[in-house]
Amino acid sequence: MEAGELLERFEAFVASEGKIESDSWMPDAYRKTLVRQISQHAHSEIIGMQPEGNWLTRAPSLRRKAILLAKVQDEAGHGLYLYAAAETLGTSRDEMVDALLDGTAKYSSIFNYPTPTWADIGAIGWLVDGAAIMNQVPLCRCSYGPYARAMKRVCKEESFHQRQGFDILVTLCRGSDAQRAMAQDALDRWWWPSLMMFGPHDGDSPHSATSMRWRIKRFSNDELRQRFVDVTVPQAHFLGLRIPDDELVYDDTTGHWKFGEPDWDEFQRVLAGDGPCNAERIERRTRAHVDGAWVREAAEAYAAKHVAAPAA
Ligand code: BYC
Repeated sequence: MEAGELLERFEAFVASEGKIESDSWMPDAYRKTLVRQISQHAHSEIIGMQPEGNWLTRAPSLRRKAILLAKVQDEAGHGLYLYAAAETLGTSRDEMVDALLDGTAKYSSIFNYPTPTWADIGAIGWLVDGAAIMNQVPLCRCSYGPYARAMKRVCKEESFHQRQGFDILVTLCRGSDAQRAMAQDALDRWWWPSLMMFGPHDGDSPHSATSMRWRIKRFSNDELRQRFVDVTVPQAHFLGLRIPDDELVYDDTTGHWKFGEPDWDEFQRVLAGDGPCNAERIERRTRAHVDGAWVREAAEAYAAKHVAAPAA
């Protein structure tokens, strides 16, 4: 079959909600986009363990510590499902990890911000996992089967994470003046970076149009950002916190909250590696990778001895 005809059939198939599997024919650009997005997503989960891991030894109670430990372990699991989904496209785990460590692959900008207080753990769960759910629930219907299936479990776990974050903030906001101030300070620092998680405006997003046509993305970056604001503002009001945006106003005619502009220069700086914690995150990840070499070597030695090679 001619390449043009294959592409036409592929486009019609995804447009009719067909699922592409690893052995299906797909255009090179579709494969490339998926490897890029899924591996970046996996890296975000793995790097995302660091800001929260920072509080594992200092959680305010045994119960909070057990919950946080479970959440951080969940993020590691998400990274593994996602690396496995990307591997079905013919890329290797080593290639993906190398790209993360040498700075050629991106991970979510949000994980380059510090977590100086316990309220930051609440804010990450509430806002960062909240934004992640908004972005990732539609990915459960992604046209690439292995990614869509991985996302179903990820999203169930993210909902639990969002609730545990909100619960931390409910407790702080019902506490002392100092605790409420700590919660407000965390919201002030995490609000704008959370809005940046959805990516650039639609007009500045080079990948969106094709990814939407191929049913990888279902909604544009701006559509998802608006949904997130609409859902989150009433939650902030419930907590008695103020969203740090003087332009935030409810628009009766559209039923949506209008909001101000994130600092896109800051977003570009963080993407370019110059955020508050970029260097620290990669340095720590590199150290963990080097320190873990013996585990990979032991697993390979075990597999060589005990796991039968597939029949030729
Ligand atoms: N940060 O054309 P665009 C989590 C990049 S993990 C960094 O709109 P696309 C969690 C983009 O990659 C959260 N880079 O791209 C974990 C592209 O760069 P390249 C992560 C960003 O792909 C632990 C360029 O900008 N979630 O939830 O159509 C604890 C142009 O953008 C960002 C995912 O990865 C950003 N914020 O749309 C708690 C979800 N935004 O590759 C929680 C899956 C944009 O051309 N990913 N860029 O160099 C997606 O849905 C999409 O990839 C994005 C971007 C919406 C992020």
